[in-house]
Order: sequence, then C-alpha cells, then structure tokens
Amino acid sequence: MRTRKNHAFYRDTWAEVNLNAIEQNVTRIKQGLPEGAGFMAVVKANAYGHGAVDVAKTALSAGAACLGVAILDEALALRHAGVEAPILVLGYVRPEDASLAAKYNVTLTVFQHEWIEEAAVQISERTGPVKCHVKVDTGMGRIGLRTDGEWEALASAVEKYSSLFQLEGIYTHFATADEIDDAYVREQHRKFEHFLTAFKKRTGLGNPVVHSANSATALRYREYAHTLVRVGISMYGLVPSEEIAGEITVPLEQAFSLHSRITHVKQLNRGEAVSYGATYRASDEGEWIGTIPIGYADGWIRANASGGEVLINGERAPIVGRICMDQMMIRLPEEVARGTRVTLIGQQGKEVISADEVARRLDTINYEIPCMISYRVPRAIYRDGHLIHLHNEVF
Ligand code: PMH
Repeated sequence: MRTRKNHAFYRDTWAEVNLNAIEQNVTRIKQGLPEGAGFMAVVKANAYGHGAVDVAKTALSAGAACLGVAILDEALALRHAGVEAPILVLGYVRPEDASLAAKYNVTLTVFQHEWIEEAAVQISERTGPVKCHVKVDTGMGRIGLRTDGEWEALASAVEKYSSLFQLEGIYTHFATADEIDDAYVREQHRKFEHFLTAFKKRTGLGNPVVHSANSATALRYREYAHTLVRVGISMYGLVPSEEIAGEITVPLEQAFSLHSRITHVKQLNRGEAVSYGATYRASDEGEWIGTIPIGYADGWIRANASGGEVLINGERAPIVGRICMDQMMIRLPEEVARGTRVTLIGQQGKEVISADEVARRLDTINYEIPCMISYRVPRAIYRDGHLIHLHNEVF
C-alpha cells in the first residue's frame, strides 16, 4: 500500500502546480528587497494548497533562507521529507511538544512567560535547547506579547533556563499591509521598533533575526524588510489584495491551476432539468450538457454555481444546476467528446480564469482558493513542462 500511495490517480480531476512560476516569483520578489534581507518561504497549510515539500525545496533552491509553517506537524512533515533548512512555527505549539521541536531543530514562536516555565520541564539538556523567536502583538490582536511587563517576564523566564531556550529573533505581523491607507501599518511598526530596542538591550544579541513583512509589506514597504521577509501569497503568484493590485510592480505568475475532464455528454429537451432541486431547466431545445467529476467534497463549493464558468476548448462555459458532492454540470456550446479537458482555474488559449476571479465569485480572498481545494484532488507537480511528482492523498 505504502509504495503505491501518492504515485498515481484514477480520476479525471487534478490540480497542477508549476514550480517554475514559484521559482520565478521568489527570484523576482527577492530582487526587490534591500541588500541582505533574507526570504522566508511561508509554506503553511500544505503551501497554501500547492504541496509543501515541493514548494519548500523549490523556494530554497531559488534563494529562500528558511521556511515558515503554522503548526509543529507541518514542520515535522518537512523534516521527514529531508528538508534541513531552518523552519519557524508561526503559531502556538503546546509546551509539552517543545522537546520534539528541539529534537528536530524546529524554531518556535514564544510570547508567554508561563509557557517557558511549562516547556522547560519538557526539554532536557539531552534534546538540546529549542530555538525561539519572540512574537510581539503590535496590533494584529492574534498572538504575541503586548506590554513591556509581558516582555520583561518572558525575558526573565528565558534567562532562568538559558541552557534550554535559545532566543534568536523577534517578529510581528501587520494587519493592514494590503490596504492603501498606511496609518495602521506605521503605528504597528512604531510599536515594533520599541520592542526591538528593548529586545536588543535585554538580550545583548548583536544580530538577531528580525521580521515583520508579509507579501504586501515586502512588496510595498521596502523599509520594513529588516533581516527577513515572510512571503506566502505572492510566492504563489497572487496579489495580497485587489485594493493594492495596481501598486504591485513585481510581475507575478500564478502557480496553481485546476482541471477536469468531461465524463458524460447529453442533449436536453427544452424544460428538462439538471441536478438537485431541478433548479436549472434547459431553455433551448437540444441544449448540450456536460458532466464533470468535481464537487463540493473536492473543495469546489456550491457557491461556485452562482455565475461560475469554466474553460473548455478555449471558451467559457457556465456551470448549471447545483454542484453535487462529487460532480457538476456545465452547458456546452456544442457537442464535445468525452474526455475533453475542462479548466476551472487557469488558462486555455487566450482565456484565463484566475484564482482572483474565483475569489470574487465566492466573495472571498484569493488565499482561500487553492487552500480550499481538498485532499481529494491530486496535485500534479510540474517543472520545465515535465510532471515530476504526483501527490494523491486518497490512494
Ligand atoms: N507571517 C505570518 C505570521 C502569517 O500568518 C502569514 C500568512 C504570513 C507571514 C504570509 O503572509 P502572505 O501570505 O500575505 O505573504 N497568514 C495568513 C493567515 O493567517 N490568514 O491568511 C494569511
């Protein structure tokens, strides 16, 4: 079972990930950074749905210095795949799991002095110290310390167990870097500078790792690059928001596309219905309807039916009727052969359906689109036009 898993798929729906696009995006974003600023490739959530191991390796070979993930499990998966680069867990890790982080040389985010006390019991001189970055909440309101008192308490706890915790860096996260108005970002930066000064003074670290920039910040506020930028969405070729899309001068190429094939074609009489609820009725005599094997269990949620289109033979075709768990229907301009390729996200000829278009349709942000395409859709990983890996989590 084990050897077979992941290497093949037996359905006509798949996602393609173009590693050359990711490589190029990393290179281009890096070119815009100030001299000496490093690049953290944010590969949490299976690299925003693209496949964490391949994206991580590609980003590292394109010049990324380190990786960011959300949870310890994601860091361990990368280690098990042979990735040796520094990895920072951006989210909370349970103190009882700190020893595992130490063992696998995974850097943790710290911001609570009690956490240090609890984790200290779990880490031994044998596992070695766990590397830590201090997280400061300067206005995101998610995780991080907020006051001088909280910083002092954390610093004291770390000093008390100096053989168990190795403070390497300090960081924060911006809440509004993808909006035109910069007032809130400037305010967050000012607060961060305050903690940065206190951090340097207290730790005596001459050259700490300092970072605050997500994609929007890295692309729009060069002066906030510090020693490292943490780039997710734009590495995948997507703009952080529609609001600032016009400001972004770095050319980005979308790496993710989603495809399927026609499994069944039929002609309906006027008034005949399609799918649950029989909500769609053929308005013309002899309307051609195609069935595609993708549905809401694939993350292709039902809301895609309202106003949604796909590409077939280089043309747009509307989704008709309700989207089912595993299948949906489209109206075809003419009869097409079973097996004809359908593109749900991506390009066919001159037509493109971008992740941004799907996000607008679903009234959400582009980040959600590749993330929501579920485990059931195999990821076909391409480099230089060749399929190099296939990830099928089902079989
Ligand atoms: N750093 C942290 C702490 C993050 O949470 C994220 C993204 C990034 C960097 C990368 O941001 P980018 O993709 O805009 O470049 N985190 C999230 C999130 O929690 N929800 O959406 C994006």
